[in-house]
Amino acid sequence: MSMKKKAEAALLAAHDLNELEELRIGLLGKKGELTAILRGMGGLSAEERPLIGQLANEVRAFIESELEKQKNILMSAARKEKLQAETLDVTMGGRTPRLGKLHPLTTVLNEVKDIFIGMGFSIVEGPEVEYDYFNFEALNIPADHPARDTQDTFYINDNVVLRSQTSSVQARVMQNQEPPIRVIAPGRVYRSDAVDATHSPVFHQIEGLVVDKGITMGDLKGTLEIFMKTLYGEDAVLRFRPHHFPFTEPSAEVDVSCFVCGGKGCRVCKGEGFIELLGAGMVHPRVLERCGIDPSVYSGFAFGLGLERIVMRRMSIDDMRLLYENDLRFLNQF
Ligand code: 2NL
Repeated sequence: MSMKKKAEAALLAAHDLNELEELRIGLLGKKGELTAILRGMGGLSAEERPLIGQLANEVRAFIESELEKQKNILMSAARKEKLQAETLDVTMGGRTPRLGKLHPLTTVLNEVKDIFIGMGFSIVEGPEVEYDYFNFEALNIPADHPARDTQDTFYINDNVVLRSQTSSVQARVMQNQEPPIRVIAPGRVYRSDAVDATHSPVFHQIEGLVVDKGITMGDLKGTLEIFMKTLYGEDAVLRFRPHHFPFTEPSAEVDVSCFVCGGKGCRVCKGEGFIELLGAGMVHPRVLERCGIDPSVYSGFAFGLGLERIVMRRMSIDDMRLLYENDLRFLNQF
């Protein structure tokens, strides 16, 4: 039957579901060929009508089943194509995320913090923009002291500075906390220095403070000895030299035996056998007083050291600027 053949050929030639739908409308729709035949049945004789009707139904059933078949073929082809286009190779290597690491200043600071935490100290922090009262006045640094000159300290206004030492944090602790006090105050400090291999206007300090009844120079020496032996090894030896700081009395500069030659003298210690480590002393009674602590009841010791210097020595870095440039070729070595 020619209509069946024609329909079959057209359906087989359909490329996609849209074309198939257009064909369905053309073949079975209200304006389609089959509908026209059924409409024309009124003009037929009573004998012809059931025959033609049956024939038309047969053709409709055939077209419908062919449509369904073709629809299934096209749908599975479309799915196959989609799966192929979206292939995921689960065996393909991924992109390795680049791992970060701690900056050498952070690594060494963490080590120092751990040593003091082990001795019962707490870590304290405070503002980098500080009243000159806490930075200087409370610490017995007189108005005419060179450190208070605008040549050396960054002033925000007459009363506010960028802190030049983290002692300001410890002065705040003394004002707010009853002894016993055992704290470490690490942090960024500011001095009006030109940049070179050993100077930066921004660097890091670690200060320590202990205040209690009966604290002596012996406690200072013992504490620093444990600190230094943990950092540089059991064989390291401390040397105290008399010094002067306005906030401690007596004061000392503390050296550690050279970790390269062990004290014999070499290039690293410039023949000295010792390397300067930190400044320290017994907290000046006037400082205790200004911070609200009675010096006839309590005594204390304090010390301060530069973090950069420790890191540079430990890691044999000869130029401080390398620590601030964030050059990964440099930082990845540590
Ligand atoms: C150095 C010397 C030092 C202190 C810092 C201090 C803090 C308070 C009271 C008394 Cl609250 N002293 N700090 C004491 C001695 C030395 O630093 O050469 N720093 C880089």
